[in-house]
Amino acid sequence: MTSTTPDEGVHQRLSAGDVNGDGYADLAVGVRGEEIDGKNNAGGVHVFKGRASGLSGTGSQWFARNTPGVPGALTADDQFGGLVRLRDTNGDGRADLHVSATGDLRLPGSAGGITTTGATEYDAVPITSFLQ
Ligand SMILES: [Ca+2]
Ligand SMILES: [Ca+2]
Repeated sequence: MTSTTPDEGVHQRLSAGDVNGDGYADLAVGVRGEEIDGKNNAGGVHVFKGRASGLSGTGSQWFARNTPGVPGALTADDQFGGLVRLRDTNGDGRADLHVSATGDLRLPGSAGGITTTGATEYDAVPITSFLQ
């Protein structure tokens, strides 16, 4: 598949992975068009937790540029969450949340879910490489 823009398919804004290592797949959903504090298309990402009974809103998480610990400033048209991928890229057995925005970010998975502790912006491995 070739992709020229980050908004060609909803599948790019949904990704499943086990972020807390409990054996149940969790789901990240990017909402790049979300208006936050009057900033149009600032965007954000929901993370829903999987359980034996299925996905649940209980304990769900929300991340945006104004979430404490998330690098970068809240700006209009950042489209945070235009692409999301849950992939374990630091090898600890928990899926990490990769989010595209003006710069790509990685928020690590942990026993408590996705955390901003150790959040990094990176350019070396563009998120688009996870779409193959
Ligand atoms: Ca899980
Ligand atoms: Ca990990």
